[in-house]
Amino acid sequence: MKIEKQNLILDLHRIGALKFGEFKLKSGASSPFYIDLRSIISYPEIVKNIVSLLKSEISNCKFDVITGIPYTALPLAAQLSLELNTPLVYQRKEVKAYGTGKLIEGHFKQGQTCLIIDDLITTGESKFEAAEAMEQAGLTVHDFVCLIDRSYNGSEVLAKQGYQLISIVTVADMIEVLTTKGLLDAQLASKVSDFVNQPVEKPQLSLSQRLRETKAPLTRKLMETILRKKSNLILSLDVEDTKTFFEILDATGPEIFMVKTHVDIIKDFRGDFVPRLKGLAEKYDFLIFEDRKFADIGSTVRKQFRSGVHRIAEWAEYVTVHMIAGEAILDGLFGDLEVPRSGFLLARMSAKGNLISETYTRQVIEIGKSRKACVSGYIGHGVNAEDIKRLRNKIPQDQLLLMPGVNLDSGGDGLGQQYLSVESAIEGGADAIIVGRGIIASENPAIEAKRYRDSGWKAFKSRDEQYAK
Ligand code: S5P
Repeated sequence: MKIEKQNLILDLHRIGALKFGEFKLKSGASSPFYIDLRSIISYPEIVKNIVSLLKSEISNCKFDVITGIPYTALPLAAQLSLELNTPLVYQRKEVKAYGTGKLIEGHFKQGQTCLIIDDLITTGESKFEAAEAMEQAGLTVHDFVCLIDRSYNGSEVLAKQGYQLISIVTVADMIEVLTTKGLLDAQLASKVSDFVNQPVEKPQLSLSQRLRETKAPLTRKLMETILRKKSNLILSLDVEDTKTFFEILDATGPEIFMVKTHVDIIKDFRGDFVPRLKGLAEKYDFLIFEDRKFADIGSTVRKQFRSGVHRIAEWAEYVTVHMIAGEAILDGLFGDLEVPRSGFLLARMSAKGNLISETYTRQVIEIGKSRKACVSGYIGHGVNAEDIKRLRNKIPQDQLLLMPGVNLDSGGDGLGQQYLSVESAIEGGADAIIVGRGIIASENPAIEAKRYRDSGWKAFKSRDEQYAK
């Protein structure tokens, strides 16, 4: 190891930026070490060393501008920019409500390449958010440089999405230098090494194992119905008249564990619609999910949910919710209700060009995680199984991931819908597939529903068997 790297490790240890012992992490887990590089800016000699290390490590990278992820890496990127005479840009933490409203500050040309610097890599997730912001502004990202790699497989995670990770030092380097100098004892060193060599992904569990860990009654009910019915197919029954609606539902009822409605599409909705729907749900043992996609302020959604022509809260146990208006929407919808009801939050959408960002997705899941009593899970999508896995890893095991935009025969509908295969959806970690036109626009919905049910269940069973091991 280069002497400059050894010095960096010793310096960081000396100023208390690397600590060993027992620390509680944000996630609640405990860690045998703690890294906090925020104070390095107060040590110009250390910054100089870092900048010279960065300079030599990136000598093979090609880029037109440099950025650092705020706050810790931004001053480092600024120093490097001076050193290399390469322009600096940076991402605002919040978009200004006035002025230009720009997310990226600095001048650059569309299509230029941006090198991203950060202090640490743990899972890689915040790197995707940074890359996405740069890419949305028209820059191209190939390389990330991190001062310390404390991840299990960060470079692999980034490589799967086409990015290269260069790290200056790893946790193994730190252990080596500090134990050699007698600054870390062997027992603690082996604890640290075991800790970083554990996959960040929680061990995946089978659905029955997850059911045991799930407390929310309506989420349990979903899991129990999937297991009892041996189906993870949700029929999206977007038809416009009652006759077709009930014909298809009667024919496909045996194959599905849940029906998803858009009740406002039905043009001849009458008082007997709900009793008939409930009757079939009971006959065929499936659940009812209204895809209302509530998105307004709490007081308005409360009325939309409980009142109006459809009185959704009376018959739909599950509904979809957009979090754009903030967490209070959940109180508006589910607070003070006499009957238990639960929501699925839109974490990602299948529609081409939708405006959901990586950051938004993370924030939606953070809210959903803290509201498990009324949030059974999320609606998500992805470009492929790997991309869906990244999403699934953010979702707790006692919540579900439902996936629309699934079709066995088509890639899209000409109106922005993007389809995935059943296998990619399930392999990526979807717990259920939502299928509409693949079934309802076919000549024989009953046969198609069986085909989707069988392929969904086969993929699900083989994933579950792997997880249960
Ligand atoms: O991102 C989404 C979220 C949803 S809920 N993309 C979607 O397609 N949906 C819904 O799933 C959509 O409103 C429709 O009811 C169903 C997909 O229908 P299909 O005919 O394309 O399978």
